[in-house]
Amino acid sequence: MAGTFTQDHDAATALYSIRMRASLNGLHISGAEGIYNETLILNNSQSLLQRALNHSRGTPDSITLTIERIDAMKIRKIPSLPIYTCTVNSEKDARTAIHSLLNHAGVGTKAAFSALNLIESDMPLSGAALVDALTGKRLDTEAHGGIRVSRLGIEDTALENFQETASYGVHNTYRVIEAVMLASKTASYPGVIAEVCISDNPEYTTGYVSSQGLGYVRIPHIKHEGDARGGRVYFIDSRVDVNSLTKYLQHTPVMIDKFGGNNGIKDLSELIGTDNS
Ligand code: PML
Repeated sequence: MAGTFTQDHDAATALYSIRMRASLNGLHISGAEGIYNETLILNNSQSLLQRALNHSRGTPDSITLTIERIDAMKIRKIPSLPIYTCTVNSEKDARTAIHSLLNHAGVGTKAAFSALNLIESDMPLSGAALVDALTGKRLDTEAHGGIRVSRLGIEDTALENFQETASYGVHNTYRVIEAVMLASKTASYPGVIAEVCISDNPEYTTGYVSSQGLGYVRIPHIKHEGDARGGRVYFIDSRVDVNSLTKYLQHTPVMIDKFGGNNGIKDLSELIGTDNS
């Protein structure tokens, strides 16, 4: 989580992963997390609990807060993906953008359609589904809810650099950086070809497609307001060992140490480099 209470990390300070998951009637409502030094555990735990209790998807009947010491030597540092926003004026444009971007990243047409069917099915995806980037076959062996990327944080300077360029409104600033952090961790694993995400928040209609090559491309109008379906799909090269990837996504602690930049609004043709004008 890009928290209110952050810090720079040095080798001598004990670091903790703090994770919040909230649900109602067994259904996931919200989740957020971060990696913080021990002096900030109380403040950050409180702000995570406040988020759980004030979520637009409802008041949870169960909140789990996990605080776990992290071995600083095991933290992997990565830069965030650069952010772009694609010019999109309608849901139809958004579909075209999703398919063109995924195709450009190396995802087959069949796989792209399977992913959108998974996200838009009535079976909620609280985590991410792993899908073969060519065939569209689902590869994760978890229950239907998918894999939850965890144990990630952001250093102060990288967060400040993001905030200096962010113009997403008070409420959405955290949402965007948290999504960028998740997408950056996912894209950093060799053999992850791309990701597509549609928010499961009924009033949030911006999603994204991301990959190491494309960066993090925000797509407005990805769904209509009021639609509570959403989720993430990671497109995987068939040679990737799914167990190793799952272990990396869930358990390897990752810190974003550099912000990749905010590159404003771009036409689809600029993003996929096919502007022949
Ligand atoms: C979510 O947190 O609901 C997923 C949001 C993904 C898009 C965030 C953005 O870039 O606006």
